[in-house]
This record gives sequence, C-alpha cells and structure tokens, in this order.
Amino acid sequence: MGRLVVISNRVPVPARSGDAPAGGLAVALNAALQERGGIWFGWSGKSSPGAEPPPPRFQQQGNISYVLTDLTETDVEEYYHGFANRVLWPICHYRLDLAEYGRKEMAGYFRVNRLFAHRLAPLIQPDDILWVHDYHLIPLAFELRQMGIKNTIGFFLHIPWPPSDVIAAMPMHEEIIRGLSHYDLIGFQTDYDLDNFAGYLAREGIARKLGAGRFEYHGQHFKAAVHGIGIETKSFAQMAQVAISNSAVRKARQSVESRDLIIGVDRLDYSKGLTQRIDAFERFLRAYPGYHNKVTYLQITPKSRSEVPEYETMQKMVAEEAGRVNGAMGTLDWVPIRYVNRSVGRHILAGLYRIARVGLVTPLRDGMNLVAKEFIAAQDPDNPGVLVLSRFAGAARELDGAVLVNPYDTEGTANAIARALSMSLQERRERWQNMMNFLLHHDVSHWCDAFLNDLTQHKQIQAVPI
Ligand code: ADQ
Repeated sequence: MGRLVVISNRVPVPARSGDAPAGGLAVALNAALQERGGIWFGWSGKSSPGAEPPPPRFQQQGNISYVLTDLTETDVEEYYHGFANRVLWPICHYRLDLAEYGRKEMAGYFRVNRLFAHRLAPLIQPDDILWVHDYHLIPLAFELRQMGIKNTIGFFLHIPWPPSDVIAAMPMHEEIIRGLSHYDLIGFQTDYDLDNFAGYLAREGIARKLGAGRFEYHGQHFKAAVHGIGIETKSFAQMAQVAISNSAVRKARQSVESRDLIIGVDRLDYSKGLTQRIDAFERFLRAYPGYHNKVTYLQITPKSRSEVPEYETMQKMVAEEAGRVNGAMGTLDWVPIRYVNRSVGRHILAGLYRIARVGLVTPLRDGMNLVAKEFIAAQDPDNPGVLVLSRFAGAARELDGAVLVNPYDTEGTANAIARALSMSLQERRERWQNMMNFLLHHDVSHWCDAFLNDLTQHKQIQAVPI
C-alpha cells in the first residue's frame, strides 16, 4: 500500500503531536495518514509581500509530514478571495448574482495551482496515492500531469455541483471541467451533484459515457461517484453525553430557564439562509403566540471570509434582523433570539446540541452540512430533539427522519418549528433512531475508506486493457 498524500487549501496541523485535530474531516484524514504514512500539503494561511513566496515549511508529527506553503499577497487576493470565494463558491451555491468574474483572478487561481504542483511534485514517490480536496484546487491534477506525475489522483468536492446552465454561465467553464478530467476519481456529496455533473458533460457533448460512472473526455478516462461525507458519530455522541456536565453548557441551560432551546450553528455565509431562518422564527412566534416566552433560539455564528464584501454585508443584515425581531417580539424578561458571533469549542457545541429541543439547519444550498449530522449524533436517545432540515442541504438526501423544509418558504419553516416542538416522544425516538443508525454506519472513517477503495479499484480496472 502506497503512502497517502492529501492536498487541501488549508492544513489543520494539530498544535502538538498527539492532540486531536478539530473537525471530523481532519480526524479521519489524520487517522488515514498516520496509518499509511504520508503528507498533508497546503497553504499555511500566511501571505508575504514579495513576488515569490518562500520555500514550504515541513512539520513532522508521527507518520505525517505537514507541508505548508505561504502565498504572496497577490496570490491570496486573486486565487483565494478572488476566484475561489467570489466565483466558484457563489456559482456552486447557485448564486450567479453574486459571482464577480475577473480574468486577473482566474489567472491567479491557475497560477497558484501551478505553484502548488511545482512544490508538491518533488515530494511525490511513484506509488503514492494523491487525494485533492475541494474547489480551490480543481486544476491541480492537470498541473501535476504536465510535470509527468502519473500517480493515482482522486478529487473530492465538498460543496454542491449546480446544473449545467449555472456552470455554463462561468467564463472559461470548459477549462475548469477539463481540469477535472485529469483526476482518476471525482467524488461528489450527493446523487444530485453527480447528476448535474453528468448532465453538463452530456449537454456540452464533450464526454463519452462508458458505464459504471466512467467517462472518457479528450482521451482521459475518469470515474465520477457519490461519496457523502460523514462525521465521527460514535465519539461525537460520547462527547455530547459528557459535555452536559460542562460548566459552560450548564450555564447556558440555566440561562434559558425552563424554555425550550432551538439551536442554529453555522459559519456566517449567505449560503446558510440565516436571514430567512430568522424571518421564519419571527413568523413562528407571530403564528403561535402560545410559545411566547417558552422558547429561546440560540444562533451561534462565527464570522468568516470578512475580506469578501458580500460577507461583510451579510454580517450587518443578520445582526440587524436578529435585533429587529428581538425588539418587536421580546419582553422585559424574554429575549427570543440570542445571536452569538463566535466559535465555541467542539465539546461545548456537542453539549449545546444535546440540550436543544430543535436543531434548525436551513441552508439555501449546502454540499452536505455536518451540523445536521452532529446535532443528531449529540441527542439523548431517551429524549431526542428534532432536526428541522433544508431540503437543499446534501444531508437531506440521507437523513430521512428530519422534518424537511424549503428555506425560501418562511411560512412552511415556521410551521415546521411548531411541529418539531410539539412532536410526541415516540415519533421523535423513531425518527432519531433511523438517522442515528445511518450515521453510525456511514461515519467519516467509512467515507474515507470508501473513497480510497473506489479510487484504487478504478485505477486497477483502468490498467486492464479493454
Ligand atoms: P462548511 O460550509 O463549513 O463546510 P458544515 O458542513 O456545516 O459547513 O461544517 C461546519 C463545521 O464547523 C461543523 O463541524 C461545525 O460544528 C463547525 N462549526 C460551525 N460553527 C461553529 C461554531 N460557532 N463554533 C465551533 N464550530 C463551529 C463545507 C461544505 C459543507 C460540507 C463540509 C464537509 O460547505 O456542505 O458538509 O464542507 O464536506
């Protein structure tokens, strides 16, 4: 078995050897890397003023070599804030209206991918397996192939893939898709994303379908498949059970008194549907006055990508909306919405999910949404809460025990909140058990193993002449 080489925009280096990394994805990939030995390569998060960034830094921890490369300020501006977050992110989240195309940014995107390839190629051994993550790095395989790298390379897209008309609105979309054809396996979160991708290839008439998810495009053979990401279900559930005795969680519980807690946890991002969610909550309060002073909605939302103007605008809008609803609906002894702009520790988050009666996860579009899965994993099996989930989150394709909503329909979402709060214990248990069984079987290690097996098997099949 060859080493594993993981490449992602940012690298979650554990602070000290032996420390558990933050999220489920980092846990699973670090475990796979420790087992096989390998490299995790990516941007350090730092930028330098010159024309050429300094050579990468190496940090060895056990079997893993973390390789961090700085970028120049121009690189960060064009590749990261520019093309990745102002073109690919909005386009993949169906927001044509927010995409800001610029040739300079696109050139920067390709330039940084070439730089990554140049810095990575000398570190690669012949039987290494490469696994590239997410939309920042689509052209990386092409750049590596140009340098003579023949290794097996897989790609996983964490965000949605939209229908072909949306993709086709992006200038130079052909070049982006052509970049993808140099991977051996392209993994998507859901069957919708895969169908959209296959639809694009068929519509543009640029690829030949070979069956079993395989395609041929300009002489390249590749496979596209669904591999929905999971979380570290078992350990997250254990963490939640322990966390209810944590003092921060207990204080939070005491401060809402006997009210039912409704929780939302999202990065501040326009894809997460935050203003629509607050509107739906207001509508719920207006339509069901019996719940006044009986519920508290806690929304925990760390700021993200504040350098991108759309995110700054969002920040203002969400804060104003929460303030407006509190002003209109609150009383002397009741603040309906608690809006917190900060990141909280993972164990505290687990405890807060557990004491919540309802999890509100209503993105307008989301690749998967791990919060939905974490909320389910954290519940008390004897008295589980209810997940209200957007049908436009990838997780809705898997979690059929959730109360599904259309987040654009604020009245429907308001009714779903009321339904979740009044659901019988038996129904809550049945719904929760179905979802929990699914999450235990499809956890993040399963995702990691399944993707890597699919990748190596596909490569073996390809090696056999037809
Ligand atoms: P994100 O858009 O970041 O991920 P999500 O899947 O919900 O969205 O993951 C967010 C993670 O950050 C969760 O693990 C959550 O617990 C954590 N988090 C959020 N707010 C937090 C807070 N205030 N404090 C601490 N932790 C917080 C992208 C895609 C998703 C896809 C994932 C993984 O956009 O669709 O599910 O990658 O593939």
